[in-house]
Amino acid sequence: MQDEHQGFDTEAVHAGSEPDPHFGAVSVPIYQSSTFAFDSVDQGAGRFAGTESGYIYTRMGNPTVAALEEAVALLEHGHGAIATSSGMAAISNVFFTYLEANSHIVGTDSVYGPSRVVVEKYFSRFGVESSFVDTSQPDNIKKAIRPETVMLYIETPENPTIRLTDIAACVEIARENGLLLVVDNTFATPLLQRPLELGADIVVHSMTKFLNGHADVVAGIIVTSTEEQWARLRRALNHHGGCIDPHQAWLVHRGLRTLGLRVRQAQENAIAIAEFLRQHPAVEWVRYPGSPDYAQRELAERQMEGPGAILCFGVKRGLEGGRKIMEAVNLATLAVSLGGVETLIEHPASMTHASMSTEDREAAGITDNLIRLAVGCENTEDLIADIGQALETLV
Ligand code: LCS
Repeated sequence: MQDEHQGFDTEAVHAGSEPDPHFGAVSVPIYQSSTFAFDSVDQGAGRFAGTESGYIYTRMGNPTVAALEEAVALLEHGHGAIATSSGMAAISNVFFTYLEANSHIVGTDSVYGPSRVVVEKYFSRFGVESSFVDTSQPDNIKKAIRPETVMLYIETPENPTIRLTDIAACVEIARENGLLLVVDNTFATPLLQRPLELGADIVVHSMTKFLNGHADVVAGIIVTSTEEQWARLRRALNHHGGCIDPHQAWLVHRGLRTLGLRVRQAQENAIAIAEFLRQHPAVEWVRYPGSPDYAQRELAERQMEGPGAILCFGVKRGLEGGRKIMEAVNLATLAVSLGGVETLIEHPASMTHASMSTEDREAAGITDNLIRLAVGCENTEDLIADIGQALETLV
């Protein structure tokens, strides 16, 4: 399969971007239309029956959206993709489609807060039970599996603890137990990690992050490994909504073309910043897959093609010290989200992961002193100067 692919940047630039057949537009046109005219009653009926190709209604499919879906499916080495109005809409659609009443799901304990909350608070009303465990240890997954378990849902690297889960080990466990393996690949992006190639069934993304990359769109996508999964998820999304708007899809597709350039630049910055933090007297610990003392270094090197652009760290004087740093930075912006060209800093315990209970947060390693830094594409020396001056307030 790998051999059929061109280089990542070549595919990112060209995928889904054939010149438009009407006027030759090089940028995919924005088909900002909710509905599509039929030439005849027979044609309309044929499109609904699936015997005629063509578009019907934008919730069910749209040419601008389809171009983006084709591009992301190609970059993830998947069969097909379904774009959604947000990352949470993508994740919820996967749960909605595959979690049966009284079934059970095993997931990573430190997933993005709402991905866990949606199961624990909402799907639980339909009898769905869940075990969110530290999936960085495959034995914890094996122990959590029950006869009624149907899905293994992992996020790697995890938000915000930057721990990794071994995807290949999860593929083996999922196959042995007949589970659907779903991987949230938002943090790594297909440049650095392709779970479907390793044998995962489904990948989800918050395209709000790196795939779009410019902090101006909220969007998500599901990438499947088979036609059967694609058709089932597509039908489910058609029925319960959550489709992406064509203009949003066009913006994400525009951002996607520079995914490789942006992630490589941000990663280069993150490598330098992690090293700077590690050596700084005001910093107590740094967790980043590119650091020499990273606990899962072997797995990071085996599973990922680079350490990525997000790291977390703790400073002296715990939360109080962290608050000072977050308020003292000037270039890095105090905001949630990640994966844009601008560097963002945030406090997960009181922000992105505040919807989890304190006990669940502590058990998942989301300590009060953890600061998340989502590194952007600015010049390295400017970022280091900014973080350095903020850290000086603690020394
Ligand atoms: N998956 C991951 C790993 C995420 O980080 C997020 C959002 C989502 C899914 C949900 O995607 P959305 O619906 O927002 O497009 N993460 C956020 C974060 O860390 N800060 O703000 C949002």
